[in-house]
Amino acid sequence: MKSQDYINLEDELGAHNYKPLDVVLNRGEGIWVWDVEGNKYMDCLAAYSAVNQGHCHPKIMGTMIEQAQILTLTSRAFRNDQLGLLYKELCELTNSHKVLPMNSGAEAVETVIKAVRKWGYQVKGVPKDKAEIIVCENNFHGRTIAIVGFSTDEASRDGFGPFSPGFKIIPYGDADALKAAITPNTVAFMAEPIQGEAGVIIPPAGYLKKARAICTENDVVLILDEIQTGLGRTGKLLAEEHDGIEADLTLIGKALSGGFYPVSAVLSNREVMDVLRPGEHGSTFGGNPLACAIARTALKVLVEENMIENAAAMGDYFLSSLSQIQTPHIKDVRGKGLMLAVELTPDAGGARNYCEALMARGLLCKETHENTIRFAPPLVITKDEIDWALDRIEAVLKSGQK
Ligand code: IF1
Repeated sequence: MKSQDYINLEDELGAHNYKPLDVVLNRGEGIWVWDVEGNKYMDCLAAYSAVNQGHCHPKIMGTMIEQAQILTLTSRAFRNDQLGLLYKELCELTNSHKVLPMNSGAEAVETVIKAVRKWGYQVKGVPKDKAEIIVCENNFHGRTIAIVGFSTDEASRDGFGPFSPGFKIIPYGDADALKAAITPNTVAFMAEPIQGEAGVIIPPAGYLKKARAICTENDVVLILDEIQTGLGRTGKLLAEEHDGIEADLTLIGKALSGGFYPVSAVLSNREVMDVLRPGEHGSTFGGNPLACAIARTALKVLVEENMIENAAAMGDYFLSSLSQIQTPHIKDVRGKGLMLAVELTPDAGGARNYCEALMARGLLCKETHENTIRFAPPLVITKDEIDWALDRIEAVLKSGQK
C-alpha cells in the first residue's frame, strides 16, 4: 500500500478530529522517522514531547518486551511488583511525597481537580460544592468535558457544553490577577509553566515565584501541569526548577513512558492526595506493571544518558541560531530548552504552509494556531543535526510560503 491508500482509509473510516500532515510513518529511531515510501524525516515534534528519549529507545523497548512476557495488567484490585518501585524512583527523582498513577494527561488533570476539591471541603473547610479552581487564559490541559469547560479556545469548547462550574479564568503571567481572583473558596491555582498549545508562551520572569508565594499565603494548592514541559523538555527535569520553586501538585505524562505507552502521574508535595480514599478514584490500567516498568526505564535513560543537560545545551544553540535568521516573515522566536517556537508575521502565509514546505525537505514539525511553528525534537538531538535542521528552516523561512 502507498501513502495515499492509508490516507484514503483514514479519511473514509476515521472520525475527522485531526488534520495531520499527509505523511504516513511506519518506522522511527532516535530523532528520525520514515514513511511507507522509505523517505526519512527529522522529527521536530517528538509526538508532542512524548518521545523525549527518542523513537524506539532500545532500553525502554527492552524493558517493554521483557515485562510484556512476564505480567502486563493486574488491575489495582491486586498489587504488583513494579508500582512501588516506580513510586520510589519518581519520588526520589522529583522530590515528591506521593504519587497517583493514571494513563493519559487529561486523566491526571481530572485527578487533581477531584483531589483539590475534596481537600478544599475536608481540610480547608470550603462549603459543599463551592470550591473554586483558578486557571489561565489560553490554557491547554486536555480534552475531557471538565477540562474543555475551562478552556478559552473556542474550537476546544464550542458545542460541547454544558460544562462543570467552579473554574475561574485569569490572564496568564499576571500575578496580581491571581491575587485578586482568590476568595475563601479558592482551593487551587493550576497553570502550565510555559503554555504549549498557546504557542510556547513564556511568562514574565518571577511569575511562578510570585504565584507560589500567593498560593502559600492564601492556603491555595499550586498545581503545575508539566505534562508537556516536564521530563527534560525545557532543559530541567521539571520546568519549575527554572524558577526555584516547588508546586504542591505536579502533573506529568507524555515522556514518562518515552512514547511507548500512555502513562501519567500526579506528584504531590503536600498531603492533598490523602483525601482520596479507597473507591473514590482510579482506573483499570493506571499503575499497571507494564506501564510502571516502562516508566522506570524511561526515567532512568532520561537521567543516565544526560538528555536533560543535552536539552539545555542544544536548546540554547537552537534558539540562538533561529534568532539569527534574517527574514521579514518572522515576528518572534522564543523557547526554553528544546521547546521552541517561531512566530510568523500575519502576512507570511500561515504556519501550516511552512510546515508542509519543511516536510518536503525532510523535517517534520507542526503549526500551532495560524502563525506559530513549534520545534520540539527528541532530547537526544546533536549539534550537527540541529545544523541540518537549521539549513532547511532558514531556506523555507527565507523563501516565504504564500
Ligand atoms: C492532541 C497541544 C501539545 C498538554 C498539557 C495536558 C495535556 C496536554 C500541558 C493532555 C496535551 C497535547 C495533546 C495533543 C496536542 C498536544 C499539544 F498542541 F495541544 F499543545 F503537546 F503541544 N496538559 N497536549 O500539552 O494530555 O490527555 O493528551 O495525554 O492531539 O490533543 P493527553
